[in-house]
Amino acid sequence: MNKQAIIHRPTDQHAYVCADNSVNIMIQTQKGDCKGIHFIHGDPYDWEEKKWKNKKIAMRKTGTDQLYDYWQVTIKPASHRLRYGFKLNDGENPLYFGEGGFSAQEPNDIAFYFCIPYVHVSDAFQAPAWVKNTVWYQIFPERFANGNTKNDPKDTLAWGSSEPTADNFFGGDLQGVIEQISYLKELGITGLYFTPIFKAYSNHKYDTIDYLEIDPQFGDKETLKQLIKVCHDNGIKVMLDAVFNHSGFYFPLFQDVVEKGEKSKYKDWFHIHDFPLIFEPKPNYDTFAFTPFMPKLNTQNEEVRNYLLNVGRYWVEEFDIDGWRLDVANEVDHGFWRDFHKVVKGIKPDLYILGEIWHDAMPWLRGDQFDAVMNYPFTRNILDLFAKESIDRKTFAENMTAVIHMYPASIHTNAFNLVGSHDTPRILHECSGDKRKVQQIFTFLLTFIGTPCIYYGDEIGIDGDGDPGCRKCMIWDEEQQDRHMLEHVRKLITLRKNHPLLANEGNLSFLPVEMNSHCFAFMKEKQDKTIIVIFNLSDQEEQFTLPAHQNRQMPIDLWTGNKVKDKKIPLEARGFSILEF
Ligand code: ARE
Ligand code: CA
Repeated sequence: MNKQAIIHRPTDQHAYVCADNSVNIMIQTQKGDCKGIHFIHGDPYDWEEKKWKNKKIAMRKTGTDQLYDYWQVTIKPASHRLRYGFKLNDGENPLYFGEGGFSAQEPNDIAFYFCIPYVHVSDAFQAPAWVKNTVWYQIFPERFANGNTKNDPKDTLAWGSSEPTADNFFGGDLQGVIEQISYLKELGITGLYFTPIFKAYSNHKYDTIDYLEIDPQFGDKETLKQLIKVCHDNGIKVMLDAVFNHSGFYFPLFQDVVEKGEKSKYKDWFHIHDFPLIFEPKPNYDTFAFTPFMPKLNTQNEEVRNYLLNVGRYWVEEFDIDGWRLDVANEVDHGFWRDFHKVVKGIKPDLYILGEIWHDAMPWLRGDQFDAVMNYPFTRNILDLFAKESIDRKTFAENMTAVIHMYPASIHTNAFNLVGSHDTPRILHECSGDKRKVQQIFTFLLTFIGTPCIYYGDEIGIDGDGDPGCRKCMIWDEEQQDRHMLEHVRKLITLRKNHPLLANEGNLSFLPVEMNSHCFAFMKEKQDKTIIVIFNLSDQEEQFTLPAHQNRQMPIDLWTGNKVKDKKIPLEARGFSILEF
């Protein structure tokens, strides 16, 4: 047994309290190294004749990635206290593993074992209950719909008349969204994520000038109030984008520093290395990336923290928004985010806090900062398999296993799963125009665990390369829309709502890729119900033979509604099948 590859600490995704007072324990062993593990557990104070009383139960292998096997067990200690350890079996000699290291014999010294001193349900991570049932839609307001030409900025171009650039404008606004709520409602959307809408210089508004004003090109506070009301009346939640890592160049307090230099009373609102300020070739102050137009805010400064906390509070208290997406969240200090969490959840306990972090975000997901992060590891893996075909099905399953073992299970049901955003090329572009691949990507996105987000226009086949190419105007002329794709997405969202196993219920497993050389399938099981979703990743028709399962009748094909009569499931080239048993 390779001891060096055994990973467990009594914290984070390896040991966590669940909402029902149970405790979930996970341990990782080198892939293929371990035949089985028994979980040794008991109350730390439960002794009999100087021997610690404990029980042993077998752990479940819940997945394998490129390096590790993952083993898990969930238990509910009656006394709310837990001592535990592991008995690993490599087929020859048992190996005992605890906080004290390794032992060939079962130790009796209690210090050897790990400890969860007391199980408090208040330590369980719980995102707002509504999030796991949400289907999100991301809107880049400048490009979604122009509902009021009076607020169009100077030099606004005719809608969709040319390629988007970093600097041009087409006049999209909040009124346009209000007018398209029925489109969103029919699609089945229940959450809108808006990229920034506060006063800023650019068309993307990530360079804030005034955190407490709506950008005049998008409308005013009254229009935002109307938009939020019409969303809430239609069962749609509203999430805004908070850009607290940096301000815009024309943020008045930064302009004060530009003007007065060291004499400015706001010089400590930013991270300025020395004076006078230099902007080119590289700014002598911290910025987002190396963009001089985005000076980094100094959230270690009490005045800055209070100012930003007030912004966070204001839009929740005055406009009843339902969520904050936090821009460049991993570059702002944890202390600020803990304060932010307290302030906004203090006003609205079921507010959703979503961090934009493209990597492992466990330090932000312990319940005191964010509810979720944008799940870009999910995005990358999906595009690598379904769009770019740059990884094989086994690697995809292993990578996805790593993604879903990265955090406690309760975090995955609220993960913000996306296949594209305003920062990435469009999925049709990534699929080199193959709409069958796009359909498979939407099928996976909308039948997997987490909360799916559709980037505006992907559902009607808008194409485009990376920023700014991915920010074309929405297409409202139905003749120009890919109506087949729209119907595909709408139908998937309806299926997801009517079949909880296609969302966040049931136990997930990936079917062995050996079952068919061109298909990938995953399964969700809960008591007597099972769903299997199958993808044919080849350009030829394929037959997928269903796994034998003693007490399962023949399934219903949820896509066609027909009863399946034969275990050999026919799949079109680049097709899919969604079966319910
Ligand atoms: C502009 C140009 C870009 C150019 C960039 C260079 O348009 O083509 O590459 O300048 O600085 C906003 C605008 C962008 C603008 C940018 C800078 O929307 O159009 O880009 O400001 O002026 C990283 C960060 C992540 C960030 C992305 C873009 O971690 O937080 O980069 N995303 C947010 C927003 C953006 C926004 C900003 C931040 C700034 O969503 O829209 O950009 O407020 C890997 C890395 C990630 C990296 C990712 C993408 O995965 O691991 O960390 O994200 O690539 O680059
Ligand atoms: Ca307008």
